Amino acid sequence: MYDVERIRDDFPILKTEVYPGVPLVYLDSAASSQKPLTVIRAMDDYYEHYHANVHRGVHRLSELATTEYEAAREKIARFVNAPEIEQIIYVGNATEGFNLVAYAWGRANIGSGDEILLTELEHHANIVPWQILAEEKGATLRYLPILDDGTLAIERLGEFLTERTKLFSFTAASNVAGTITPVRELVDAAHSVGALAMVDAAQLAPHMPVDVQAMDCDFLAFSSHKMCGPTGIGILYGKRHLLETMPPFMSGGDMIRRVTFDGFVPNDLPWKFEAGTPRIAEAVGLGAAIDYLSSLGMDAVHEHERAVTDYAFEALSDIPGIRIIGPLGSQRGGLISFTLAGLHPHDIAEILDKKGIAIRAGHHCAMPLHQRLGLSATARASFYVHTTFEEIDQLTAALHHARSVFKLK
Ligand code: C6P
Repeated sequence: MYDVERIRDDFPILKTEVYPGVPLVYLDSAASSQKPLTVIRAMDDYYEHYHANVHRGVHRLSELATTEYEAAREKIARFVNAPEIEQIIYVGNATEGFNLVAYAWGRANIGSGDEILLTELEHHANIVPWQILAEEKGATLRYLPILDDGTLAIERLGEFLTERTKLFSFTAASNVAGTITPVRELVDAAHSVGALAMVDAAQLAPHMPVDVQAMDCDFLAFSSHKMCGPTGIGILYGKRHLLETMPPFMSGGDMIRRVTFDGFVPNDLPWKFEAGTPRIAEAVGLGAAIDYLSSLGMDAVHEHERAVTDYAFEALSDIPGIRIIGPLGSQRGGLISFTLAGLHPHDIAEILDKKGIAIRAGHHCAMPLHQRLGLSATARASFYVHTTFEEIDQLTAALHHARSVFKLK
């Protein structure tokens, strides 16, 4: 049975009072999740007992650090069901994953007249790297529209995917509308015109099982810090034949097999894409986060979040003047973005903060989506493994309170 109170005990920060006598209600996990003690301890243990550089020394500490750094990669490969460990590349975050593909694959494979298809749901991390690439290469970006409920206009895919499309890069779960997209269907559609498919799993991997083989995606990126792991590290998964033929992204130490004054031979996968001293403590922490989430079970995590989100959706729907962005039910992940008539999202967030409730307000790095929705900003409450129904009640009460502060009818 999913015991949320026991799970809450795993997160030391949840016992924090943000102001004297005001306990934290953390509803901002989509921006960055909190960390269970096992993750914090694993990183402390590394720094206290076996910190050294990896892949370089023959001494004991370097061996231990290398073993743990690579063991974490193995856990991640299993977590996303990658066929081979070498297909898991450590990057700085999901953003770097997109940049890596845009630079290394994009510069070798995109030319004048080619098209890259995105969707109107995308985060800036899955827009701007392609804008830079398209401008440099004379390629065109297109955006699959959304419907007013925040789901993708799938029936219009045929108009947007053509023989000119070289890549379809899309989110698996929107950080604003909450929409969970039909990944396999979109990947198949891309492949049917000979395009590659890249999946933004930044808001999926923390919340639901991910199976890159079932998705059949060519690339997939996510960040550690949204899934109980530390900041500073993320994952790029890629199909082996693509990663093998792509030139390096960053260059320097560790990503080479041999260097002469005249040139270099790149290292094997995955190290070809990991230049310089890597994120060792962060990999250890991410490995511990994967252990933690696996111990809860990703199906159970998803089920818990579904229950909390459905409950929140119903409670918030009753607030006068509220506009909830995105779809209902099974097509929605664990977050709710909304506006309240007569109240700016930043005012909402500020009033809630005084009650210890942390939410995010703004464009959430998805300005084009907000423009499409006719909004400049939204308030967003996002849920995770430790969110309780009582916290949703507190959120609802605080929103009623915010309306009364502003004397809204
Ligand atoms: N969204 C949010 O509050 P990074 O910053 O690289 O870890 O993740 C980028 C990213 C990519 N795709 C999606 C769907 C995302 O939600 C994010 C990060 C955070 O919504 C911070 S802007």
